[in-house]
Amino acid sequence: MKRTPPHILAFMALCLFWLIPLEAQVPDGYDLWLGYDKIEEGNVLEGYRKTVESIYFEPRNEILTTAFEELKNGLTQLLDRPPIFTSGVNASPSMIIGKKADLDQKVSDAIAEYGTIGEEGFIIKSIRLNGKSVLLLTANADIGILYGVFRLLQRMQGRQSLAGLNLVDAPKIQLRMLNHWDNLDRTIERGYAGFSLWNWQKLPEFIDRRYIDYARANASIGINGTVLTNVNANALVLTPAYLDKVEALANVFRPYGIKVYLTARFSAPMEIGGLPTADPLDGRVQEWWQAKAKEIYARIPDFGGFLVKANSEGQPGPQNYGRNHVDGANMLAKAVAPFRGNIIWRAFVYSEKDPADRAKQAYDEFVPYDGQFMDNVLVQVKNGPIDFQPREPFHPMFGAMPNTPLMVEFQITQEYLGFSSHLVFLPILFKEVLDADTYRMGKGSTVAKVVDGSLHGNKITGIAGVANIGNDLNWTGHPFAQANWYGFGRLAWDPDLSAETIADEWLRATYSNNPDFLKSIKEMLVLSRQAPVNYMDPLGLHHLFDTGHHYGPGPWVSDLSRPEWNPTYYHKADEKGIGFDRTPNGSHATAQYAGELAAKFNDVNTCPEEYLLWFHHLPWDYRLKSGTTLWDGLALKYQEGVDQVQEMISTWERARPYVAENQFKEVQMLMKIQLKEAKWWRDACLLYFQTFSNIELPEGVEKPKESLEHYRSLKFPYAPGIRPRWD
Ligand code: GCW
Repeated sequence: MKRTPPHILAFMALCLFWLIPLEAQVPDGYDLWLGYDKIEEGNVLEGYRKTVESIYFEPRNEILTTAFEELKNGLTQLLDRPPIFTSGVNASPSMIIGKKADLDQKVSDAIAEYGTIGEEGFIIKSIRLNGKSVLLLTANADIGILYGVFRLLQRMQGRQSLAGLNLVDAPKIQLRMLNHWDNLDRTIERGYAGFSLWNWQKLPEFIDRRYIDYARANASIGINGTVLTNVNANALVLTPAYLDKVEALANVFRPYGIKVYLTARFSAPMEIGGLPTADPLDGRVQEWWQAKAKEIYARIPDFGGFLVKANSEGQPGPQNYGRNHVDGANMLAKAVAPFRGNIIWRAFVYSEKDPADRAKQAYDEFVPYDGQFMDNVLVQVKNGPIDFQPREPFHPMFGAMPNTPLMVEFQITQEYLGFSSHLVFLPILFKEVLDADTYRMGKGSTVAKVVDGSLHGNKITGIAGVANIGNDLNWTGHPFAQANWYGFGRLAWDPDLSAETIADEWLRATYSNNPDFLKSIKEMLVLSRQAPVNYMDPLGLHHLFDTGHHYGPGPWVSDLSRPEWNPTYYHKADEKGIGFDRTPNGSHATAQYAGELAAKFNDVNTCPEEYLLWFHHLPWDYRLKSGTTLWDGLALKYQEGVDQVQEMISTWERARPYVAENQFKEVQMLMKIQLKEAKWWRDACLLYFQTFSNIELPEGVEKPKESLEHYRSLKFPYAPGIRPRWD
């Protein structure tokens, strides 16, 4: 028999190879929450097909074209056939899409709510037209249409009915921003999902597909601003060579309604401008920034403005010249004001020269300046007074500066929450903060109301999240960390949404609509917020992290040059007890809160136990509400955290039938790391604190496998996300 020649065999093998990938394609997470899986045959599919059978939608410009393409692609995938677009309203479409100004008056007259949705909101509503029911998606401006299209698709992904729909929605906060701590060499400070998306070397010519998909993802959740560069800023990004690249990115993001911002290094006039000073009151410096702003706006007419970290952790700022935050911020604000740009000035400050409790310093430094910033300045405040700890009380600046727009800054990247190995559903943390009552204008003066401007009637409002995005295939390293990006965007749009709603939306869009899956995994997400608090920093403890990398425990660290960089500064454990006394007997940081709250925090009996050791230094035999001693209670909390991770692992088992095998395994492997590290936290912290309490571990707490010396000897010089200048 004649043998098949080798080149034919090779060709056949190649053909097979081409065919197989289609069959074996596995979800890799790249689609994020925008994977529009085909809807199963049945009533739901039929209903949707009928509602959007024929669509009238004329994409007259860039943003509308984006919306048109999204709609076409989304519907084609969901309904397994392309939609039919009609040429006019007279063709009797089943759906009409268009902003008010583009619609036939007969159609727009059917809508009473245009006045309530502003520039970015949208309306999706069933109306009667010529005796027929029609679904209308309308808005005042193009961007509202894009947001409406994404919402429509999301509802279909979640299998929600479109019948009789009347959805009127608009964002409650104006600037909804991601802050990238991305360096020009593509490393990311506190980044755990690979390197920066921005390929500066190949820009401006090469437009990575990722830039477009990044913009899509953000637009789908309403994010409308991105700060491309690290707050520990490099002045080079303001030079023409880099501005060319920034301009290219701005051009990609514009059709998605996303504005670009940059971080401004305060000393840039010296570093790239050749001036002998960066003093904000020096005329040459002012002119330099004004010219720089003009140069940027000539390239990027809708440039958002600058984000500035000044006089914080070694960054230059106005204080280097004996000036203050107002001088610095207003000087920059004046430069961007003619172009309607904004300055976002960070309040994350604490000084090595100030012996005051670090938790008090930002408030002390900023509150006296209330009302002195120009109208286009926003002050950006971290959610808590220390630094993105697993749990902090809300920052006392919220509500305390009625005449200054305050943005809240959340950290989506998990610097202090297990990097991208631990599953932590952050919308619950974000909600705790947003829902916290400042009592500044009486009961109900929540942080959300400060941030959305409703408490003090601010004209400009904003919210920022430090991005957890990198060039990992699935963008965020941990597949569930995508939920934190998603959740941040949804809360930026509407801080009143519940974490449960967000979990439900995200799980449906990302994994499955199966009710059993949704029920168990939602429970798991709730647990996932409390678990790391328990196994890292229970009962109000904070900043027990090892130096520099913040990966793993280092409660023993006490030799760093600045006192407040040492974990021992925060827990103050000794033979008698543990905790930071912030009552009038201690640092009196409680005085920065409204009277009702200060009183509650000061009294050990009314202070919520989750903040107990944040506000009080207590003896080891102090009795907790449960009746156990502080030592036993602390140890049991650490154990509870470990047990909760164990429970999450069992719950994830139940997800197996509903997700692809690779998706299942990916999360399972990561959870094993999380469990190992939860035990490490428990054992290292308890062994260390035991050297002070000198008490045995209570029953129910597992005995550590290693010695304290072992845990103290662990070093991680190559942990990701470290700031190069730190040890
Ligand atoms: O959380 C700390 C981080 C620093 C960061 C700083 C800040 C960008 O450890 O890496 O610097 O906060 O927010 O400025």
